[in-house]
Amino acid sequence: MKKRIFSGIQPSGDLTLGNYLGALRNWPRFQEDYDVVYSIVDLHAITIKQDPKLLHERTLLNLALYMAAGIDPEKSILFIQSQVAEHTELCWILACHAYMGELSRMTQFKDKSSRINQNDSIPSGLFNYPTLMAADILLYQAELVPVGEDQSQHLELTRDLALRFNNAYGKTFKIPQGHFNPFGAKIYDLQNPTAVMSKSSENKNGILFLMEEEKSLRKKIARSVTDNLGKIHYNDDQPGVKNLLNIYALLSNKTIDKTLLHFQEKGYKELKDEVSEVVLNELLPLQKRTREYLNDPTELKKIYEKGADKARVLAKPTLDDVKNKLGFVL
Ligand code: AQP
Repeated sequence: MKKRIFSGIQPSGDLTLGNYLGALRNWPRFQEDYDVVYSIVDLHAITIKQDPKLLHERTLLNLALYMAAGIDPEKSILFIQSQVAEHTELCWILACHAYMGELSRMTQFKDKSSRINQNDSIPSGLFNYPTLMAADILLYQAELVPVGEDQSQHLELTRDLALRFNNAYGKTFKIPQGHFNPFGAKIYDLQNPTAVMSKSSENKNGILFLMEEEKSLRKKIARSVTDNLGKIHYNDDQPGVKNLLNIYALLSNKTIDKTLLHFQEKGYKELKDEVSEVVLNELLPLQKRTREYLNDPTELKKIYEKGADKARVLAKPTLDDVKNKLGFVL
């Protein structure tokens, strides 16, 4: 039996090079050795206010991007989260077992709620986000979850909830583990290289979007913030340079040592020019493949409908087991 993996990205904004290098690009690798379940987690996206038209478009765009990145709907279960009602049902049940104290300690909640305008209220969905993430993972009895460091606290909570439920009602859930990707790296904002490149950041000048035009990508990389040391080193005193080196290394499949050797005699202008080249070499073909998938909406619909059907087949037995253990009449 292959181990099962679950992961997802929220369509809360246009996907960035950070989402790609930290997650999406690595996902196809798992298809051969694992039983993989990948979702466009639109229920998570509405924890922050969304424009319905944009959310709809982005959900389909992301589906096309997942496939363009190499996720094969025949080898993986690829689906849209809101089409599988079991996620919200299990989320409620887990929310009844999660404690206010542990949820309020989540750093992502603190961070995202602090970004909400002071005159606006904080939606309780933002607070409950980790219980939905726990439901996503536990429904499929996933054993591995590829996550960035930023999500490890949520994964820990998922494990706690699974254990708490198992202890109270008998073994129900597998306890998932994080899969911290050795090929990934945290990608930082090009204008503010100590802040993570995030799709919902206000200032778009430091963010490279996967579907962005060539000219605009080149301009953003050329204007990325470096420093006045003028030397290419890989250290935390030069976060802008370090970030560019990481991007270059990942996209050219070189180690950091080899990358440093490559730029030994070169300056920041050459570094930026070469980063532009590797970014465009990767993104332009990805964009082309994505457009091809988007140009066939009938096929796209067949893919997500079939994906949701396959996801339900796995999710329903877990949810039924949970309901049965809780005493619900089935
Ligand atoms: N800058 C990044 N570098 C590396 N990995 C990243 N990820 C996100 N940004 C970077 C990884 O992408 C996956 C999906 O993330 P998500 O959409 O579920 O939410 P997120 O982590 O909160 O990503 P964003 O882009 O910052 O979204 P918003 O702005 O909506 O909050 C995860 O595996 C994450 O590690």
